Amino acid sequence: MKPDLFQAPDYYLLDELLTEEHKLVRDAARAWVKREVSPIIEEFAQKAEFPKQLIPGLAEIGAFGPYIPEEYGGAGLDQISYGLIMQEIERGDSGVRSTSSVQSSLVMYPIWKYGNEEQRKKYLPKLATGEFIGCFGLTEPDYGSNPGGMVTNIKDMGDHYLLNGAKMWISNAPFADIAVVWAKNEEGRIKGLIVERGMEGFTTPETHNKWSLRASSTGELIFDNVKIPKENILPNKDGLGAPLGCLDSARYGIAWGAIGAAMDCYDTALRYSKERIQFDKPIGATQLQQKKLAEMITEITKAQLLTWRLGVLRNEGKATTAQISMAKRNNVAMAMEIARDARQMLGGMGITGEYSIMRHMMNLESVVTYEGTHDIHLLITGMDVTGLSAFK
Ligand code: TGC
Ligand code: FAD
Repeated sequence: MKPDLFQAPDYYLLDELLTEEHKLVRDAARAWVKREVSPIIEEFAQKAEFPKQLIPGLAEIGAFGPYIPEEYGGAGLDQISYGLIMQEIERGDSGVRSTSSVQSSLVMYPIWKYGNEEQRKKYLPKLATGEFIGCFGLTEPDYGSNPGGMVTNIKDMGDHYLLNGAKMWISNAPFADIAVVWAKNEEGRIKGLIVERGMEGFTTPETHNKWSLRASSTGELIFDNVKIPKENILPNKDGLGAPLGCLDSARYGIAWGAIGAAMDCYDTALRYSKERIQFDKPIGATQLQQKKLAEMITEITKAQLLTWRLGVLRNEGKATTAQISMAKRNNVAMAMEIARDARQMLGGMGITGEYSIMRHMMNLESVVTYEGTHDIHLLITGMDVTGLSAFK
């Protein structure tokens, strides 16, 4: 793979809106990605393996629980710092960002928000250092966009619960130490519970043959009469709103992350357009290639402004689910368009692993599907502006 010469575009001087802390956090993550991720990621994507050696570094740059309070081992940062970390990691690879999103927003967040003090103290510090890796089980074989229909269930056995069912498409499942799992109780109410590797009847087979997100490990969670101690139930929130609350936080991070993938594709195409000579001049001197680059930087700039404002709203506790949906949907679609155009700008070289573009392009096919598909987010916006649900 080519050396990482990435230079981040900042067309509207967004850095002026950032604090010194934001810039320090962002620059540390950027330097780490250049040093540790870029040199190895192509090889791991080609062999379809998550690079586990990145785990301590992810912890060091604050990517495991960026906004979780320091008393629980988190980095205690604000939402813009969290977003910037996600942007930088996904600039390297969406699969690595996935591991950090799941750990932070889908495992640490529910334990912090819905767990009790014992659960927080038991799990959060180990998740923050990467000693424990977590996964999040919501999706089932027959319930993806409609998680409220889930059939995974718990039965009260007096001194413990019995868990039965299966989850599918679960990031980090094959090697996770713990899983935050959503299951219905006998009254049909959705509860969150912590399942630990090694519990009898709990298995996590890996999903093979993915063309997308190859450097992320995906699998199933299978529960066959798993005995769950009562103290492993998250006591402070139940119902579908509990997992959906976690998704708000993860989708927000993805909105930033997608900008990272787009920036990397744009930067690569821009550099290539100045170096690649055809018809005795750089292809960047042709109107058609300039149109592509001009549109890319315009869309990246709009996405940057959208997420920055969303970050401010989240810091103020005012961001709505629908606002987050809009940013996730817009930014991922923007990144997909840019990846496709950038790939074409590199001609044949664009399909090789010498450059990162094709990997980003394929990764984004997962990013546009998970955490709510492109169409589901459109319907969330539609529901918000009309007050009418298209789901029921
Ligand atoms: P609906 O009737 O709208 O809502 C059910 C209850 O939930 C409440 N609620 C929320 N609460 C907190 N935060 C939110 N964001 C909330 N959204 C809704 C709502 O008020 C209601 O509460 P209550 O008290 O009245 O019961 O639910 P619905 O069944 O009609 O479905 C709505 C829909 C389709 C929008 C939702 O289910 C959805 O978002 N579907 C997409 C599924 C999804 O995103 N799955 C993601 C799985 S995890 C994943 O993909 C991880 S990938 C990670 C990686 O690798 O990076
Ligand atoms: P479906 O829900 O079957 O949707 C199929 C199509 O129908 C989509 O285009 C959808 O937009 C459309 N559709 C559905 N309902 C409607 C409607 N009402 N109106 C119009 N169109 C509709 N899940 C987890 O719980 N944890 C994870 O860690 C996790 N990681 C993932 C990692 C990867 C690589 C992938 C690919 C998925 C992951 N997921 C995870 C699952 C992901 O969240 C689901 O794939 C996603 O929510 C969509 O569900 P589905 O695949 O069942 O598609």
